[in-house]
Amino acid sequence: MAENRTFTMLKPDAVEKGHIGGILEQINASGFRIVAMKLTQMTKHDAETFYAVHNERPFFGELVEFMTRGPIVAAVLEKENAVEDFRTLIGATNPAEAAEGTIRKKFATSVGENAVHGSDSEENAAIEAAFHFSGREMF
Ligand code: DAT
Ligand code: MG
Repeated sequence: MAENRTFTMLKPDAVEKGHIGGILEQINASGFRIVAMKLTQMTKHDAETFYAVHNERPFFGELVEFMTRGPIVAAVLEKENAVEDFRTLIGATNPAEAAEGTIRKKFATSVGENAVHGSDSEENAAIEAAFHFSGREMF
């Protein structure tokens, strides 16, 4: 499996609770190389655009409200099989169903406030990375 890139956000709940260091440590220990990273806050328009695929879902308003309530850490990660391996590392969307030792099991609060985002495909990873970073900000 070739090296590829995934996109992640440490969500407002994780930042509020002081989990940036703990989560980055686990990402680092799992072999991901950070190729871009910043602390930023999404606007309502940003969140509505980023999560547009979910705009018909009943939780969409709640999701946008949550994702804009404070700063996030946005990052691009590189590793062999990065997209799939990062989804495994974060665990199921609902932390109650996430495997033991996964980031969401350890750091998430609820299905809505689940600490981290991970891209679901290489194609979406590239779109999501470009949403937050210019080419000059990725190394
Ligand atoms: P994931 O983040 O695991 O890719 P997703 O793409 O299905 O999950 O949903 C995006 C985000 O929307 C998810 O991280 C949290 C929120 N969400 C999903 N399902 C939800 C639900 N049933 N209730 C509240 N928020 C939900
Ligand atoms: Mg998703």
